[in-house]
Amino acid sequence: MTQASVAADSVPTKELSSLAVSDTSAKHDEEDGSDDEVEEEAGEGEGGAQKKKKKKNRNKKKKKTKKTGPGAAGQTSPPSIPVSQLFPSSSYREGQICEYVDDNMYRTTSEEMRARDRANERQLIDLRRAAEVHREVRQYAQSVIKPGVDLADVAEMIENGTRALVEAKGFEAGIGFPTGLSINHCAAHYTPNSGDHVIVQKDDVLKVDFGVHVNGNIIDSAFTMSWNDRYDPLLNAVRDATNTGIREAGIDVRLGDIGAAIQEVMESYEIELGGKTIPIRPLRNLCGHNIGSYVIHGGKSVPIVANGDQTRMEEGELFAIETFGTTGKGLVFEEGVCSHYAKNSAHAMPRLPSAKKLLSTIEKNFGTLPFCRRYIDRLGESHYYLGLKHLVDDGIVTAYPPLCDVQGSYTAQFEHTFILRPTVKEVLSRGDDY
Ligand SMILES: [Co+2]
Repeated sequence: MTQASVAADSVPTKELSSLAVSDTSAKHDEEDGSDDEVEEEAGEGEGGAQKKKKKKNRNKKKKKTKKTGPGAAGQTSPPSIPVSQLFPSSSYREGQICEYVDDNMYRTTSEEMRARDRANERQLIDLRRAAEVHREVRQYAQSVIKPGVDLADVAEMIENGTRALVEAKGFEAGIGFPTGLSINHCAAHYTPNSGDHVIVQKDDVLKVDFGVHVNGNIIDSAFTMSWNDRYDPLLNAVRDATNTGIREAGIDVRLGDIGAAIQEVMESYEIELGGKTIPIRPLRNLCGHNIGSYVIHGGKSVPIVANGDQTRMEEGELFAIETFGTTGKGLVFEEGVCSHYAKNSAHAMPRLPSAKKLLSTIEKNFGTLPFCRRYIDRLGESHYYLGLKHLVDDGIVTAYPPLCDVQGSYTAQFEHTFILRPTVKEVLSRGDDY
């Protein structure tokens, strides 16, 4: 999820536990969409026989699950085995280790720093476990997301994969925030609401941004997919810019300096589209951010342009560096129907009864973790929109509407989460893919 500076009917889905997107794309050919899944849920009573039949079919599909898949050895495809089983005794893979430079070189070997590092071992294990889940879920996602798939199915697949691999359980482990699936000129914060069916087109540029948490330690990481190599310069620019930001980051580094480095790299790229050469610009009102316990935006912003911010990164901090490039104006605006929300840390009690009830559901299930309308739907809540609007208007909940550049432009994003350990910088979400 990103930080910006800018001014239904419910369909319970909790039983759709191992939906594979490759299966659903076949369904679109039959003009069937994912409606049969809905029927299955709604088919109590009269439709019972039909329901049974459909369950059977699904089980058959399940049997086709391969025994090996991408990700860790032993993971299935689609992913279903908890990473705690694939990495016994918390032996999770560490992220990319980067030694500190200049004035901080001493940290790598300092006994005092090593002692401080050991004191944080528990958090590091939680973060590595969440990162492993992210890598395995996204590798499967990358293999099945292609033109013709429905974003509703993609979101379900990513979220069900995350729940299975992290062994989602209350506030102990689960989804870190809604699955962002923003296309073309939209850069961030779109996820389908129930009933939305957006089909990926072959010339689309799709940003996939999802999060995993273990005990409130959130991994926030995103990548961009396209199926037309004309967009390669855009994706390369943003990947390069994000890696530049990660490389520049460190204890005592000024946030504004990181933004300047990102901007310089991003703007060194250009792209040819429709016979025109277009400069690639950063989306200057979007930012990376530090991450707090159960809080995706911890209060510090990592700009992607030189903004002169003198705030420094500090030891122990967890950061998500995300950069966005665009062929458009370089500014995002809120556009379209909202899906993403998060409860603010401090708040008053609403007076409207429907808002009070919804707030208690939000507190019980999400706390301060961001959520989307589909997550409320699957809890069995309905007719809550007015209550939700009230909570937003009262400043108890923040709405995060889709953030988009101008129509006709293309935007890309890459994002990683890293921690500034006392001894080294560890890029937790790093994988072979990005
Ligand atoms: Co983020």
